[in-house]
Amino acid sequence: MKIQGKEDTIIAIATPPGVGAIAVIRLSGPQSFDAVDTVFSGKIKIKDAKPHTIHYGNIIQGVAIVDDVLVSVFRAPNSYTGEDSIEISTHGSPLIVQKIISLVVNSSAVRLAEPGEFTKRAFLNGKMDLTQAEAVADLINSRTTISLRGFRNQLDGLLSAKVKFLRKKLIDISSYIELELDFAEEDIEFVKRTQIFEGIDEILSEIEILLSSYSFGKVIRDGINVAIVGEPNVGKSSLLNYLLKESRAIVSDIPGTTRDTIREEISIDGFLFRLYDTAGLRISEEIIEKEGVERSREAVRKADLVLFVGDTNVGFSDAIRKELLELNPTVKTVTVLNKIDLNINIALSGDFNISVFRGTGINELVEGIKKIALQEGAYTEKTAIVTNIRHYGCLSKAKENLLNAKKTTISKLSGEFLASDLRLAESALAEIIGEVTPEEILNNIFSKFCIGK
Ligand SMILES: Nc1nc2c(ncn2[C@@H]2O[C@H](COP(=O)(O)OP(=O)(O)OP(=O)(O)O)[C@@H](O)[C@H]2O)c(=O)[nH]1
Ligand SMILES: [Mg+2]
Repeated sequence: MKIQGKEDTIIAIATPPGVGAIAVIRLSGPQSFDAVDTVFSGKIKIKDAKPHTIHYGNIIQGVAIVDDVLVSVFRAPNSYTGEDSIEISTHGSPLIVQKIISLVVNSSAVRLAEPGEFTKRAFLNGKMDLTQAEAVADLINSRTTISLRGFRNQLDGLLSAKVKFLRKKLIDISSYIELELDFAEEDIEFVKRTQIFEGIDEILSEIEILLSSYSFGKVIRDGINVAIVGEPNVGKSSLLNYLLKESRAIVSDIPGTTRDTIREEISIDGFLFRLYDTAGLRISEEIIEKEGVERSREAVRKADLVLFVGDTNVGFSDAIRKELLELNPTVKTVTVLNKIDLNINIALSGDFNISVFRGTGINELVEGIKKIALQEGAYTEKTAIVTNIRHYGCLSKAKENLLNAKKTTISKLSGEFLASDLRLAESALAEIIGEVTPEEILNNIFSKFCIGK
């Protein structure tokens, strides 16, 4: 943890670049107040201002007024970064903002902030842990209400709390082992190995739950990839158009109309669905069709959900079923029987029976897709959800080390090995919340933020 007062003072625009009603310039660091005083003329000096007050005045260059502004004052440690901070609200002109920033930089020891540097300072000053800092960036970039909720959940510390709890449990177990090691000659067993085992198993099962939440976490972060596949002419593109409520893909009664993969996004109840209309899976020798089929396969490989569309003429071929299984063995697949308006082959049935022409059965289909996306409500707003691949990686590492710890115990290796496995598991958990996270990883995380955050 860095000591307050040793940091540079930084400045950046906090609002989006471009024209707006208001723009906000942010400063943080020990020189913030003095720096603003060099360019600000108001009733009082900013350095004499009480914390959490707002001051009206002018930013001046010599005798010229650059803009009239509001200056908000935050004193350490009660600010976003934990340092002395200032927010200057100006008229929303990029020219004014540029002018003020360069005036401050030129007249004081303030420098331009790097991407994510404000949040990095908040993290380093203990205002938030690493999962929360990461949630800030994700929250800002959220595009659906579900992801907003998911990252809010992370920012509120649900994941951190869970990880801290597991880490504490682990430390408790480790401390018994370490104690035993201190009394090694006396061959004392402070706790029974079965008890240690139970403790490890409890932690393991909680880690398992967190790991399995990642499939939903991915939905929160990236949305759901839905591949629409099936034989030619069954109405795949018609279904896409219907869901999009626009005539996006060409529809015709000529088999093989769609040759390329068409990707479009829709939001259903706050969930982001990325729909891929495909050329259909079939064997072809024609060069463009072949490429089209290859792209369809690719769509299936990365799909979270496959809508296997058939119609009342062709049904659902075993060849395609088999191919889907080969391409993506774990993907959820639902069969959608289209053209039920034709009333032929009424013995045929899919998981959903629809007619794009008449709009029948589509609501049920959409509800069904939504249910699959929600994973039957397995996660609530109060559940810690892993949304981040880095967290997933650390949890996997912790799991692996705990499994090793169990093996070590079974094979009756010395307590030192067990202690070392437990320590590794513990530091993997600590890495999630940023307690032992290498500088390199931190830099990587914060470099993905925008400037001014
Ligand atoms: N009767 C009936 N015809 C439909 C329905 N949905 C689509 N069609 C017709 O089926 C034909 C094929 O529709 P498309 O949407 O192009 O089918 P596709 O699966 O995308 O076909 P390809 O791109 O060639 O693989 C068109 O003539 C559509 O008008 C339906 O619900 N009922
Ligand atoms: Mg098509």
